[in-house]
Amino acid sequence: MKTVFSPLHAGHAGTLELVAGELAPGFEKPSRAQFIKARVESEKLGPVISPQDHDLSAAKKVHACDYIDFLPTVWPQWEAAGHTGPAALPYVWPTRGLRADVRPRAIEALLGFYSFDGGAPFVKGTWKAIKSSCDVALTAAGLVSAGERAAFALCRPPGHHAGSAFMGGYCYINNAAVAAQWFRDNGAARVSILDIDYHHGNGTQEIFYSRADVQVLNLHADPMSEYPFFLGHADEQGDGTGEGFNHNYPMPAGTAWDEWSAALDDACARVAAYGPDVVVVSLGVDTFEKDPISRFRLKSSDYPLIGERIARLGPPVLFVMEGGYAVEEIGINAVGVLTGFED
Ligand code: Q9C
Ligand code: ZN
Repeated sequence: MKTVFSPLHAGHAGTLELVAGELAPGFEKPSRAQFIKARVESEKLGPVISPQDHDLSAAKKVHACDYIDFLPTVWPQWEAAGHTGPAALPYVWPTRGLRADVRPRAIEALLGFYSFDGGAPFVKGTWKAIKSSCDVALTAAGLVSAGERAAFALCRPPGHHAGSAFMGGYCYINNAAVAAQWFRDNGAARVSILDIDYHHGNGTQEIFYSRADVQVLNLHADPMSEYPFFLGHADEQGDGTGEGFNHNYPMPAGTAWDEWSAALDDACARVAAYGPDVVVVSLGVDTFEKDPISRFRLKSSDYPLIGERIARLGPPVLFVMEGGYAVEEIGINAVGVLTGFED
């Protein structure tokens, strides 16, 4: 299958994230994409192509216009405010009992207004990387729409924690959600998003929660004790017209292939029952046993089996890269899913 990749991701580098009381170097770093691309090439998965430039109208179909328009202004505003530190990050958020209906003017406050955590830093090259990542997803969606059985959007930064008007968890634009909406607007009646990243895709769930035309399935660590904490429970099944079209599979720390694959089988049965025209896979490989920020126990030999299972669904598939922080093995695991799909 073809891979879509942009070198512009590399400008999103040298970030910091606020985690457990300290500012730490970002786990979401350029080498992630470089290791994946190297593995795509060494495994001869197929051609690696550049994305086409898209305007922001596709992103604005799932995100608020004011949110998307804010993103390219962050770094210039941050610099104009006189900040000289390595990365722009929020430190204050509207919460229960405070007002979230008044949009503040100060950049420090706008960052909190449009985020849910201190995990989506900005540096000089961040906006271009965000935009290129969205272009990668849309270009790969175009390949699938044009008749390819599957395509790999090697997105960086990832997207599934980004909601209609918030960033967080290394995510800014929800690449998988933008692609799913693009499929809807280009001939697909129903789209399934299967999110297999270790963390719950809170942004994706929020975006499609009231809709029946995009089914969302999430396999992830139980939010009672794992990030992003405030969404992803099994009783969240959709709202209104969307009721019955959101499915969560929270699993405990230590989950290994047997239990994880049982959840995958259940999710796949629900996809088959839904009968989508296309499946978007939010492909995170932070379920890996050696992932530095995660607590599942999948092994490298498990990833091809995931691809094989997804191939048996039948519809064409767009794979969209999400998380995975064991950099040495990230290519083996991500490309393992893709070769498993093709074999
Ligand atoms: N000790 C994705 O996988 N918390 N985002 C990090 C580190 C944030 C993960 C905690 C995790 C965000 C796309
Ligand atoms: Zn993750």
